[in-house]
This record gives sequence, structure tokens and C-alpha cells, in this order.
Amino acid sequence: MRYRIVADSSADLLTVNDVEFASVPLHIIVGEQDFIDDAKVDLAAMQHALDTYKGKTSTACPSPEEWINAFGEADVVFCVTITSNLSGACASANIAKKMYEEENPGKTVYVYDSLSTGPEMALLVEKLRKLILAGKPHEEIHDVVTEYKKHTYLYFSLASLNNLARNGRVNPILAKGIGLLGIRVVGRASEEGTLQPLDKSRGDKKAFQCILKHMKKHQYGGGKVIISHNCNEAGAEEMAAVIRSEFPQVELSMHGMRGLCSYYAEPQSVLVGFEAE
Ligand code: X90
Repeated sequence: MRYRIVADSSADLLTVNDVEFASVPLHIIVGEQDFIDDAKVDLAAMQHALDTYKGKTSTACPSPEEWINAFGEADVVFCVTITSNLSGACASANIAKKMYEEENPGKTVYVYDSLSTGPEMALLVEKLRKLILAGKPHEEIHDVVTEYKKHTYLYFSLASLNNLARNGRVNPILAKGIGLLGIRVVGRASEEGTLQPLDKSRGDKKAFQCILKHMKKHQYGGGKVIISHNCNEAGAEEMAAVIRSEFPQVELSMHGMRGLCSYYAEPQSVLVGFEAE
């Protein structure tokens, strides 16, 4: 049986070691330009276009056909999507699942609505990878991942909410003043899979302390952490140092965001996905 993991590009993953994996790109639309969020996207050119274009910009989720192409020939597909409350990607994946299963009797597609994005999706993918490599049957993998998902979280420090507000993903009133004088909004992916702002902080340092405080409220006890950043490697390092100062043994990785997350979590933003109780 061929098992495959498929995730949309908001997970920031292009490859996953030792297992079959495919990333399905979302699209970032800047005027006439369609930046397809795959391995070839020029992130600097995209940011430049965003900084200079005066008109409306937006994003688009993958079509069911794009998902089906990514399912390939696999017998079992584990498909991880960005939150269904802010994107059509999950609905589109569910249509693809139905079509794929109808056309290929005996094949199974599991769709996981992450109710989140970025690093939290990457944690789910990593869990799926481990279970596949351990040779577990797909029914068991599904049960374990469904349970695991209840114990993963995503917090953010955002340097601007402009693109989120302009595209109707947060209330425009919230967007005011964020980014000016280094003001960050700290918040999390809510249980419904929406942005839940919690605090405003001046500067990264305070924002990261605030994130650690929230992690501990979730009984964070040193579980795995994935940090992503948009042009803020120093910030990601600092967030990591804050966590390590209290949890020196933590298994932690960091990476730069790909296109979709970079569009909404604008430059200087940092996302933190973690496992807790
Ligand atoms: O379908 C589409 O066009 C994609 C729309 C995505 C909208 C939201 C993306 C959020 C990206 C922002 C910070 C983390 C928020 C987590 C909330 C669940 C990153």
C-alpha cells in the first residue's frame, strides 16, 4: 500500500524526508501577477510587487483538480489543510477526496482541517511521517493524528494585519496601529480556526515573552516547537532562546515562510507551533 502525505503550501513544506509527500500551492494575486506558491516562487519579487502595487491584492486556494493531481497514485492519502474558517482550501480538498475515492474504489483520503496554518500544520505532517515510517496501518495513523491534533497550538506575533483586514480575515478595526513603532499583535489560532488577538506588545522581545506566557497557560512542558518567520530570522532565534531559557531540552526547528504565510503574516512576523497538554 502506498501512503502519501499532501499539504497545502501554507504549511511551508516543500519536501518531507523518507515518505511520499506533495505540496499543493495556493496563489498570491498582485494585479496581473499570479505568484504560485511552489518551490519556484520568487519570494523577494513577490514582496517587492506587494510593496509597490497600489491596487487590491488577494489569494486563492487550490482547486479540487490541483489536490487530485497531488494525490498521485497513492492508495492512502493524508491531506492536511489550512483552516476551513479562513480559506476554501479544505472544502476543495474534501471535493477532491470524494472524486478520488469514487474514481478509485478501495483508495482512502483522510482530510485534516488544521483549523490553523504554518508551523501547526508542519507538526501534523511530522506526526504523520513518523507513524508512516513506523509502519502503522492507516486506520491507526488516523486515530493517533486525530488525538494529537487536540494537543497542538499556534501562536503568532504579527507586525501588520493589513492584508488580513483588507481581505476580510480580521476586523479592520483591529488592524489599526499594528506595526507602527514596533507594535506587534500577539494572538493565536482559536479553536474555531480564526485569528484570536490576545495582546499588543511593543517590540519582538515583549511579544515573545507574551507567547511563552501563553504557552505555559496551555501547560506547555517542553514539547516539540516549530517557529516560522517572515524576514525575521533574528526574531525567530530570539523566540527560540526565550523558550530554551525555560525548556533547555526542547526539540525545536525554525524556517522562513513560503508565499501564502508571508502574504498574511507580513514582514517581521513570527509564528510558533507547539505540542502541549
Ligand atoms: O484561500 C485563501 O485564499 C487563503 C486564505 C488564508 C487566510 C488566512 C491566512 C493566515 C496566515 C496569519 C497568522 C496565523 C493565523 C492563524 C489563524 C488560524 C497566517
